[in-house]
Amino acid sequence: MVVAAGPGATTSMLGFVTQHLLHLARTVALEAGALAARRRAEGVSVAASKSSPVDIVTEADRETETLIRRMLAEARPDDGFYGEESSATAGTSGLTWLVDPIDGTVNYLYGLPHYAVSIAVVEGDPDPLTWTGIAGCVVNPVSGEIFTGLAGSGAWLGESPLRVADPVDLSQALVNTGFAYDSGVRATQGEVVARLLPKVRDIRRLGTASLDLCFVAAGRANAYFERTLSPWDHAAGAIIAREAGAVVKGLGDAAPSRELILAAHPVLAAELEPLLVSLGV
Ligand code: LIP
Repeated sequence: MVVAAGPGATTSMLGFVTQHLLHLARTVALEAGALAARRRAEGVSVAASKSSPVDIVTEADRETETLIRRMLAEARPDDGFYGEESSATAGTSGLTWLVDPIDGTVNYLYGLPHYAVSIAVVEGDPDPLTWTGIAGCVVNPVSGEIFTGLAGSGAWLGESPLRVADPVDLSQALVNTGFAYDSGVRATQGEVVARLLPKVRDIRRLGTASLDLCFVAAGRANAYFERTLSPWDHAAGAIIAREAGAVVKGLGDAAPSRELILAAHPVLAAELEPLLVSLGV
C-alpha cells in the first residue's frame, strides 16, 4: 500500500497516515450526519428522480455531499472524489474518497431511522474491481452508531471491536438483501428471494447497504447479498465487514461489484453463494 507517505516511510508512519485517514473519514461523517439529521427534522422533499421514478434524490443528499466534498478537499486537496450526487474528480495522490452522503435515501424520505453517511478512502481508481480499501466509516445519525474499519487493523462499533457471527447452518441463517430501483430487476430479485426464503431462517430488507454490511460485521445478520449496487454504496461497509472477519466478494473469484456483493463468514458464504447461483441470483 503506497499511502503518499513518501520514500523511506516506515510501517509506523504508514500506520499513522492510515489512522489519520480514518480519523478524517469519521470526523467528516459525523458532521455530515448531523446536517442530514437536521434537514430530516426540518422536513424533506424530493428534488429529482434519477435512474427510475423511485430512484430519488433530496436536497439534503446534495447539500450533505457538498459539505463532505468541501471538508475532504480542504484536508486532502490532492485526493480524488467519487460521490453519488456529484461529478467525479480524479486526484494526484493515488487515493480516492468514495462517498454516499445519505445511504438509504428512501428510508430518509419516509422518516425511517435507518440511513447512513458512508465514507471510504481507497487506493487506486474508484473501481471496486481494482481498488484497495484503506479506511471506512459508516454513521447512522439517528442511532448515533459509528462503524469504522481500517485495513489490516480491525473494525469497530464505537470503541468496541467487531467480529462476524460464527457460521451457522444455512437453514438458521438470517440473510439481509435489497432490491434495485429498476422494476424489471426487482421482479427477478423478488423471485430469487421467494425461492431462498424456505431455505434460510429469514430475510431482512432494511434499505441501507452500508448498514447491512456493518450488521454482518457486528453479527446482527449472518449474511448480506445484493445486485446492482454502486461503488459508493458498499465501499466503506466492505472494509468494515472484511476487517470483522467476513468474506466480501462477487461471484466466483470476482471482487464485489454491480453484478453482486455477498458478505458473510467464509464458511457460510461458501454454502450460500452456490445456492444463490442455483436460484438465479
Ligand atoms: C440504496 C442501497 C440499498 C439498495 C437501494 C439503494 P441509496 O442506496 O443502500 O441497499 O437496496 O436500491 O441502492 O440509493 O439510498 O444511496
